[in-house]
Amino acid sequence: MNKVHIGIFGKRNQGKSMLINALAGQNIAIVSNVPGTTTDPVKKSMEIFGIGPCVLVDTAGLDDSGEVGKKRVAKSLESLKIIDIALLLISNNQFGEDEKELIKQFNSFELPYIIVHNKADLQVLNPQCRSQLEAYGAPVIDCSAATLQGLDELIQAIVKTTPASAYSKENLLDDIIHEGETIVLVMPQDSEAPEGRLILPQVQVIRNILDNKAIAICLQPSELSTYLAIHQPDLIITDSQVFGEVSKIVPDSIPLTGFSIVLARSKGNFEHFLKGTQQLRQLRDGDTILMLESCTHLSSCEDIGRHKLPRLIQQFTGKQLNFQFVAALSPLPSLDNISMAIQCGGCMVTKRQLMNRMKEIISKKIPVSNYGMTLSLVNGIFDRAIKVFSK
Ligand SMILES: Nc1nc2c(ncn2[C@@H]2O[C@H](COP(=O)(O)OP(=O)(O)OP(=O)(O)O)[C@@H](O)[C@H]2O)c(=O)[nH]1
Ligand SMILES: [Mg+2]
Repeated sequence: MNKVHIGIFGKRNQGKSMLINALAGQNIAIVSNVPGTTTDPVKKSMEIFGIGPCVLVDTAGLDDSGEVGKKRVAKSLESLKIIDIALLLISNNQFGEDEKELIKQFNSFELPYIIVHNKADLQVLNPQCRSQLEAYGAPVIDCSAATLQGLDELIQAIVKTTPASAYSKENLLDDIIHEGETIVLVMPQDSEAPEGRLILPQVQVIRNILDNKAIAICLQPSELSTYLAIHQPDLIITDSQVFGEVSKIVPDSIPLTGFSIVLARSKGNFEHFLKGTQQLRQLRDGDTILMLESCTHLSSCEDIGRHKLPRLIQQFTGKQLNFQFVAALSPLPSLDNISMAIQCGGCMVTKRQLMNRMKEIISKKIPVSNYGMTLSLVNGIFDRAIKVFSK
């Protein structure tokens, strides 16, 4: 099950950090009467009685000014992409432009929110302010992070307002595999693999196979032929980097796909990726491709996105292309002259994050693909790799 991500926003000194501590029932965020105490978004994983496992995201005050302050505000707004529900904190019956602007942002991300009037122990929400707030249609809760009054009501409102999609797990193979089937996973453990453990997509797929009461066989490419000489698995999922090599070994009678394609499907926009990948066949000299990365620390992904893929795409198309790279979910550059965008697998980010990132690109009708699908297309096995999903 996914953890619900709850973001807390508001001007400085409204009690955002104190409310997080109140919800968590422990002191985890720094609280002080100096405005601007929280500078960067802080994510805390916790279990809240009544809500269950969740991640609370504390943010810097929205009214922070100056050059650094503005950067902090921008950082706070970046958190909108990863959360499922937002709490907008005010106090002292003060509701102004900053808050209205924030609500506009919530709406543009289609993000459900709750307006929380905090510090009710000092001043309760007056009827006039309450009716102004209620006009937005979101729940309005009067509470105090200091005395905990109204906290139960807030928790109930969070539970009621959180969309079901926040809890739903990403569907990996539930509709593809069946109880008792054998799935072979081709997982090279080369110098790019992390020491002593498996990478997240592999772990997720193994878990999903077990959840479906199917059988996972893990092997490296060098053992595949030997295995297939005596066994006939129901499906083979390979690391996309060895797609070409593996597809030559696997007979046509056995369905074959890639981890990155399985993962891409679970992160949404799959139909757009299916269609957009075909754009690789249409590229022309001088076209610019936007390469979208999601994390900062997986050097093997960086190597694929920055070097391997551009080289393979050049070879495949025979065209002179430009590549523009966007690191670690950074804001998108101008999309004016972009011919297509290729997103990394996004194994370290949530479905919501990826969907939000792709939203603007897709709305501009720019074709989108991802690393795995691009790799399979340039290796000539795209049609084969997506077949299992196009029933
Ligand atoms: N009386 C009372 N004081 C509160 C309440 N919530 C917060 N405070 C006080 O308000 C001040 C600011 O609280 P913080 O939680 O640090 O506020 P913040 O919104 O995180 O502020 P920044 O990190 O600066 O943006 C502290 O002095 C808290 O003790 C409350 O419900 N009642
Ligand atoms: Mg704070």
